[in-house]
Amino acid sequence: MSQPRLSNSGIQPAQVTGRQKGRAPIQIPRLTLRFHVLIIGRANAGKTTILQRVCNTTEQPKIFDPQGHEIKLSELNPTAQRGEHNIENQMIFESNPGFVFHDSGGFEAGRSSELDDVKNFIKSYSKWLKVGNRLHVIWYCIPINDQARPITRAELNFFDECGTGRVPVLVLFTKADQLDAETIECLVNGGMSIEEAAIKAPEESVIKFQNSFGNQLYERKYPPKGHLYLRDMQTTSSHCNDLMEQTATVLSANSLKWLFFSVQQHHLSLSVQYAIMR
Ligand SMILES: Nc1nc2c(ncn2[C@@H]2O[C@H](COP(=O)(O)OP(=O)(O)OP(=O)(O)O)[C@@H](O)[C@H]2O)c(=O)[nH]1
Ligand SMILES: [Mg+2]
Repeated sequence: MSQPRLSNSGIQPAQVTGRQKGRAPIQIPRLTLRFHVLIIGRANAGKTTILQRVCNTTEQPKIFDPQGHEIKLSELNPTAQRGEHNIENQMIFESNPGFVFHDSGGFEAGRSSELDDVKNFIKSYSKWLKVGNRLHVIWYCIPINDQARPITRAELNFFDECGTGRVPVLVLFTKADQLDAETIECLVNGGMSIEEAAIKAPEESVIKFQNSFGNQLYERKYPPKGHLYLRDMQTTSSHCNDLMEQTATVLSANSLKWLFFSVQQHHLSLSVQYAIMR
């Protein structure tokens, strides 16, 4: 596996010259501080949408290979692996280039090679001496709207087999809004008025899911450091303050909390600052 070349120090080659004949050199943004996030999750789990909310944009990310060369998705062979789902590649949103995201996709097929790719990636990043160049957090997305497979065997395997060392894993249960209709129906059948049921449903859905499925993640060999539920993230007015706050909380060192605080440009709420200062 090749080492990631993009570094926080800004001394790694960032400029592409003459690689794509006839085109202007494409340059990855040079920054002194970068916060690295690995996002994992099944197809359609809502991963890209979350990253857009974090970076406060509706744009698609730019994708760079490990050497810092931009990958144009339109130029990829349709049968090749999609650029944003190659864990080695780096996704950057122009609205907040301090975040570097790696998207591994999910463990759809449940093959051990999928898990090995993630393990190798985490290992390769842990070799960096500079804290700022390492992988800082893993956001593991699990959509909770799929009744047939609330948590898959492949996902449980991750928490059984993938020790991530110093890198904290935060579970993001996504699309919680899609449980509302069923929960409202249950509550109304139990004698509640429809108005009250609509108010109670978001909290009820989460409690029920957590008790039935979510808690089991904490019984695995490598449990997550925390979890949160996200809803309505496809709405551009939705915020992800909880995600920012919880991420700051699970970062172990104060230096990492400050790095996170420094790169994020769109969530300077008091609650985040409070989480960082604690
Ligand atoms: N109801 C609901 N829909 C959501 C939410 N978040 C994302 N979606 C929708 O789910 C679909 C998939 O979202 P993406 O962000 O593209 O999911 P992804 O995990 O990046 O998908 P792939 O990259 O194809 O694996 C889109 O139609 C989103 O609008 C949510 O919180 N609630
Ligand atoms: Mg995506």
